[in-house]
Amino acid sequence: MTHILVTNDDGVESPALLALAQALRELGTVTVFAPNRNWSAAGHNKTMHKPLRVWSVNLTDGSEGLTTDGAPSDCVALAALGLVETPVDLVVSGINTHPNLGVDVTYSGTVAAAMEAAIHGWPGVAVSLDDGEPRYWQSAAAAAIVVARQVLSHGLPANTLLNVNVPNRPFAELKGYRATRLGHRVYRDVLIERNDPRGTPYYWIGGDPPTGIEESGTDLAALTDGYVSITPLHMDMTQHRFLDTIRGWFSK
Ligand SMILES: [Mn+2]
Repeated sequence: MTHILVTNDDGVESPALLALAQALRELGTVTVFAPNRNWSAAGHNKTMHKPLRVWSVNLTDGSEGLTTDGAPSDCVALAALGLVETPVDLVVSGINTHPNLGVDVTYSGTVAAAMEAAIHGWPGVAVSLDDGEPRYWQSAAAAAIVVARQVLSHGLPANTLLNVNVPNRPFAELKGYRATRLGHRVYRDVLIERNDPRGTPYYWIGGDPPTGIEESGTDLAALTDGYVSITPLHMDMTQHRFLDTIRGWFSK
């Protein structure tokens, strides 16, 4: 029986997590293990300086899950280290409530959970839905099934994960699936300074949501064109083309 671990970074109460878990039950047994709070943009964590608590929870459809005060990547690590019944055939993280495009993947707790899966030798898939109203969770859940089926039948190479972004529209209106590379995200962050009640300044990183450059072949372009974007990511972040250059800097 196929066993799928489902987690997210928006917290165990996210309706998008439930939609994903319910959809993936079509493929096998699903274990939900997700953080008890929102860890969006918390990146890849390993909690080392405090204990991690784990509780049983009931999702809103009555099914059982696990939650923790740790990060999304902690959920996967705890599972891999024996907290859930193994083997786990696939880890699916999401559905994130915003897209994870371009360099977003380095901030994303959703993607970090799939990275943690790759570290433990498990195939990992991160799934995010584009912004917009109303929310088409079912489209992302249905796309997740399509991607999960392929990963379960073909596997993934070592240290590799898939980053999936789904347009926010009815499933019938998705144009198809595109294999993509990471595009170029444009952040519009601004520094906001305010004063607390005692007159001491504090800061927010605020501003408008990011945009991006919709270059052909990228995740950003696929999403804008109405396609489900699937980007293979590798845990080896070495800049191979630059290796020879820095070898020249340090000749001895
Ligand atoms: Mn999130």
